[in-house]
This record gives sequence, C-alpha cells and structure tokens, in this order.
Amino acid sequence: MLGTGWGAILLLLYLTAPFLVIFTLLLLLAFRRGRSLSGAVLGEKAARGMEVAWLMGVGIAWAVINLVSIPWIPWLQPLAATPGQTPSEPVQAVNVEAFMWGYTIDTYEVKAGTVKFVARAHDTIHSLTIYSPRGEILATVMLLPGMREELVLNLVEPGEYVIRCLEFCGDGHSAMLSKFKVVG
Ligand SMILES: [Cu+2]
Repeated sequence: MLGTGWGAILLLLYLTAPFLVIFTLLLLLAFRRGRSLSGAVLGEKAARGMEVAWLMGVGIAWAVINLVSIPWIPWLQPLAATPGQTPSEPVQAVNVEAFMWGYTIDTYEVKAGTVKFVARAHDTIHSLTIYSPRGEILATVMLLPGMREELVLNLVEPGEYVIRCLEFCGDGHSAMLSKFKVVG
C-alpha cells in the first residue's frame, strides 16, 4: 500500500493531468510561433536555450506549487496530522442519545482535538450526522435501536457544530437537531 503522501501525489497528478497536457500544448504552440522571431534576433542556439530554461522553470514552478499545496486538499484533511497534538492526549468522549425528535448530549462543549462520540437510538432508526461550523458534513452514522455506534473525529476548528438526523424518522424529523461547541 502507498502511504498517504504518495496517494496524495498520485491523486494530484491524476486530477491535474488534463490541464497539464493542455498547458504543455499551449506552451509548445507559443514556442513554435515565437521561434522564427527570437531565432532571428538572438540566434537559433540562444533562442533554444531560452526555450529549454523557460520550460524547465515553468515545470519546476508547477511542481513546487502543487506539492506545497497538498496539505490544503480538503478531503485529505482528516488524514493530516493535527499540529500540536500528541498521541498521549486523552480522547474526549461525548455520549449521544437520539430519540423522536431530538438528541441528548452529555457534554455541550469539548476542547479542539480528538473527540469520540458514543451514540445510541432510543426508539427508531436515526442518524448521528455532524456538521462543521461551516456547514459541511464531517461524518455520519446510522443509529439502530439497541446498537451502540462510535464516531471518532478530529475536531480542530473552534466553533459551533451541529448534529442532525439524516434518516427519516417521523413528523419531527426535520427539526431534529442539536448543537455543541468546540473551544480552542
Ligand atoms: Cu430523523
């Protein structure tokens, strides 16, 4: 298996390959058109040297910009190590009970870091879906009555997180939500 770093690089190449091909073709076209002019002014050899240097410069800039930006690929965030967090840091546990139509949470405020949600459904099928302060779904798990589910999340962004149910569970389903805070 490839490590996260290599996986990210392969993914990046796969996603940017079409654009790279178009970009390279445009570059070649530009060189062809410019060659006759620059060749006449600088001499054929000097013009070719400039072409090679330019192409290499662009290539290196492309590679550097892309490699440096890997940590900001959104779907790789959960895999990236959290700065300042050590493995010995205790995991905070939050117990969640889902019922028609709401949630009971035993802790409404957690510190930024690893949080373990332990969830159960009381009556019927619900879900525990956690939204970031920006409204993005971070994780979701279906809750079946009698089953115990765990979600371990790395919540680094301080703010107000929302818990919602994404399994239709009756009249009050759309209003079934709760909130908790992550403090820095
Ligand atoms: Cu529901």
